[in-house]
Amino acid sequence: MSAVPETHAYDPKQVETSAQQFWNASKAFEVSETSDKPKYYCLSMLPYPSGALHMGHVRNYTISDVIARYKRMTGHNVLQPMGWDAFGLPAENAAIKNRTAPAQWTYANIEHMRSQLKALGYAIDWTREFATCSPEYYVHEQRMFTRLLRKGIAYRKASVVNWDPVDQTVLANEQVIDGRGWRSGALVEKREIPQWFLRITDYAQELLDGLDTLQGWPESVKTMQRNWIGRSEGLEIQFNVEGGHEPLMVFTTRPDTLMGVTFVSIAGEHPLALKAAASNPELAAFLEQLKLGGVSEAELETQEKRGMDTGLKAVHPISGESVPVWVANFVLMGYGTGAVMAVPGHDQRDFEFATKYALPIVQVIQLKEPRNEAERHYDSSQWQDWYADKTREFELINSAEFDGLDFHEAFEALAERFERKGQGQRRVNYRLRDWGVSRQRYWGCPIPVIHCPQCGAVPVPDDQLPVLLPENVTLDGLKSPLKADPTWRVTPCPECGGAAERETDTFDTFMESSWYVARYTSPGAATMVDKRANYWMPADMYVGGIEHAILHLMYFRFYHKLMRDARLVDSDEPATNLLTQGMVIAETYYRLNADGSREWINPAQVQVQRDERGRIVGAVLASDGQPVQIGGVEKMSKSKNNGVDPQSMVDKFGADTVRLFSMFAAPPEQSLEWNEAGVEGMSRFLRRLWTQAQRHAAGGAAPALDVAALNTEQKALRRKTHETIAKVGDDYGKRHGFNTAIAAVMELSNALARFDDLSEPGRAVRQEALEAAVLLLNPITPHSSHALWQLLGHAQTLLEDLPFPQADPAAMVRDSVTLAVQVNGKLRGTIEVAADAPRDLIESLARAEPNTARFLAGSTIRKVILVPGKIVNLVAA
Ligand code: ANZ
Ligand code: ZN
Repeated sequence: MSAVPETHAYDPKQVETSAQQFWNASKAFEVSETSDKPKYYCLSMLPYPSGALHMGHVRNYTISDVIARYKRMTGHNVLQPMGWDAFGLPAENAAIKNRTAPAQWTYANIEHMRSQLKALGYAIDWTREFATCSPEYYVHEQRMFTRLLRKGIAYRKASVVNWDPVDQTVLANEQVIDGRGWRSGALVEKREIPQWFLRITDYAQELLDGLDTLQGWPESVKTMQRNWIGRSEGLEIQFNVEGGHEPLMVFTTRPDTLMGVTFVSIAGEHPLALKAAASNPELAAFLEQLKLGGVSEAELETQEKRGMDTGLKAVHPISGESVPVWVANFVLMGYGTGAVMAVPGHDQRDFEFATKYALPIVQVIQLKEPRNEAERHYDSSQWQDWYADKTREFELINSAEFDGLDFHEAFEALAERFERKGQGQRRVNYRLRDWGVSRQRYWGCPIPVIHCPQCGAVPVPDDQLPVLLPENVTLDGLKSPLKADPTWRVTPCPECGGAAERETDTFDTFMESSWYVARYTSPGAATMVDKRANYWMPADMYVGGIEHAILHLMYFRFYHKLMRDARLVDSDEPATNLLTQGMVIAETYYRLNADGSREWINPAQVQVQRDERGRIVGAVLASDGQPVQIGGVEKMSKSKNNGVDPQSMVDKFGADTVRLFSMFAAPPEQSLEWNEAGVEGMSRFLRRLWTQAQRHAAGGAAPALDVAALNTEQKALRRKTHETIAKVGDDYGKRHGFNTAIAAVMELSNALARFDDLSEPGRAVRQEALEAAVLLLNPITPHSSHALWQLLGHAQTLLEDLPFPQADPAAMVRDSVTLAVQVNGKLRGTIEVAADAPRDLIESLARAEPNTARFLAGSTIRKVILVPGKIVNLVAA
């Protein structure tokens, strides 16, 4: 009698703890550079330690983890690190609210979130972890900054900020709500203060060209970056100003419209505007007004067009006519020259402006080949439509000697003429602005500069770095503790020894997230990075949110080039592949308050009724049984109260189920709708697989597989196994099609459920199928795979170090095929034939198929059409 092995049900908690203990004890995911395998650096955007993981984190890190584990199973030396983007405004707000120092709050959050990440079982090399708020991290950023300052890449200039006149403080853009300070409610003003910048514009062309080398980045991200860099080619043209003033330079991308200029617009901060305002109180008052309102670009774009005549006259450089100079609120001082040649006949903004202030509008461009009568005539209500059409050709009119030229001819003719006369030149402008890196906040990396009345801004010498941020502080919400604390601020000048003061601004937190990718490669290095960086860099995969497509990813690429130019890294780009995961969305529920506003109710408190297709048709609040309104599916957010706490899901179903659902419910780039019914389905699947393995294992060790001894059914299961292996390998490796990979393993499990062959060869093919399922799922559900592998009779081992299953082509050969039998194109039955069956045999089997035979009774077959491997169609009459 054989002993029946003790069976136990799938217990996620036990399985997960045991696998994690094994990984920790064996330091399974600690990696070094001494490997003969190719390296693979799998990077995720590092989390802000806000307090608890949200589903977006879980999805992000699960995607990276699946890729990392898969890469290791396919023979790579894989680095997957993790850290904390630990500086930032929320810590200051929390500190004011909870009366704790930002440092304390941040460190406590990191502790908690780290334990949450660990519970999810990510294959992270935790020895490389850091928080960007630690001096061991930011000292390198400070040292780098002093180098950049000496090289002239970092510089200081006055720049506009949002100023809250009541709180007497600078506000971040997100603290300005409808033009008012978030705390005081006061109308926000623009104010100029000295700030630090990095000359990213020096790298504009390289950042643009580099995009062409990033084949592994989504087109959409590259397009956003191209637009953000905003390269435009144009002319700078000189307009003299009557009355002995300095000439005005304008930047235009449309010199072909020069003869249509009827006025010149300048920015409110333009020197000529300030000069004119000195003797014009009305204009001075208008310039003051322009300073009101936020500084965000969105705000500037949507503002109503406003302006005022300066009274000055500019001289048209070709016609010599005099045109008025206006101040216009949509002209930016920071772009081009801060002055625009206004062509209201062909530019939308100039057109609106001229219409509002009754300035002349002149047509100087016409369609070369009008398609109808209407297009022959310039009509201020129509031209915008056809003018915007980039596929049409235009020619100059009302432009004296330039009449008849097209855009390129006019551009060249004018460029040549102005360059010859010294009245202008070709110019390339970028929309990209230098990166303002200073913030007037406390919880950030101190900017390592000392202001000396004698020596100016002096970089802090290396031997005085890091400039430590005091962590034991109280915040009143108004003044940064750095600005408030004279003992921190006052310090001797490193150059002359005289009394001086530290810079009290701190860095933009995008600084820390611009180089963390490199620091992970060189833990403990005394410099920013050491030569290990060139082993790991560039990252082979970078996974994160699309919301970082522009700023973070631009700074990240820029900073890498700064490190390259400082000879810290060899590569030009920090990451060769980018995967931007979609949002996590969920159903929303609410009740109407008496005032008509909505009270959002968390899905965890709601019980839903579904129709037979699984759609939600009704919902009640669990606590009172009364109905709640269904608000539709939205991005998980605090404001809609539809977040699902990953921790509660892990507690309830286990990490593997949460991981499996995150990967199954949608491909990584698409939005993922969280729904608990789906999560339950995943849990059932894992349980079933467990039971299948257990029943199989209960029969004792499976015999060795003897391929030659298999019957048709056994061969069919084996074929299914290898087809699954081939599909999953392809899905993981080429497409990031994790959802379809999971579906394929589910199908294999279904095939196993139908396969009840307990013979020796039957048990051998079942063993092979179960082992394949376990290994194929391992990147996604590593804990249960770890346990199942042992259940299938193996010693405890690190599955990542086993080779990923390889499909055996011989097992996939079908020796029989199923053909559809049609009569006159209609399906009447199927036949099973040998893959190499001759045509006449197929034909006679088809005729003999019982149902087909019934339809053929009494008719003659005129023709047989055979689609090999698929269809045999009998054409009968
Ligand atoms: C005349 C003109 C005629 C223009 C026309 C456009 C269309 P991009 O492509 O973004 O470089 N411009 C120049 N400097 C500006 C500033 N500081 N603030 C606001 N607008 C400014 O745009 C270049 C065009 O934007 C320039 O070409 C200029 O208007 C305007 F039918 O000159 B154009
Ligand atoms: Zn000095």
